[in-house]
Amino acid sequence: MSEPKVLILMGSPNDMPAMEKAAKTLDNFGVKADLEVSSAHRNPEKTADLAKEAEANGYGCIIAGAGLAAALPGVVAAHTMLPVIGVPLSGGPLKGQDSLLSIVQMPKGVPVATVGIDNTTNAGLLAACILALKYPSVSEKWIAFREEQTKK
Ligand code: RP5
Repeated sequence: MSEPKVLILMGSPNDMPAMEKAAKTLDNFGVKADLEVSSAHRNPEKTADLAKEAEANGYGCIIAGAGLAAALPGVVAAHTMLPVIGVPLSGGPLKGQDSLLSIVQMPKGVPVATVGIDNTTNAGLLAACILALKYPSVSEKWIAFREEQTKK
């Protein structure tokens, strides 16, 4: 079986510190994460190519984080059959409210699973949960993580 891995995309190099937290979360579940900067607005062709090739490149899920008028998760979802998790990032004058609405208000037909503003940890957890459906090694760790939380 292939190795469990997730593609993490972001709109700007300035998003990297936030998005690295999703990669760190995935690492706890034995899931490899590759991080790429590609803006839906500034690099539309690169973004489309990354999304189109992701499944063939062995990724089981894509996490896409962006701030301001955050088109990235929706554009990525339009170019792939993989599940896409969108992370609205704060940082702009509206503190992520703009990116939250841009990401969560996808029109019917091309869904993006949206987590809370800056909640890169939940994005990593949701990606691990999705990969747990296919990879028994991830499933084991996911179940252990959930059981551990119940004890707290
Ligand atoms: C979005 O615009 C990026 O995701 C980033 O969060 C925001 C601002 O980009 P920079 O001007 O910091 O590169 O596309």
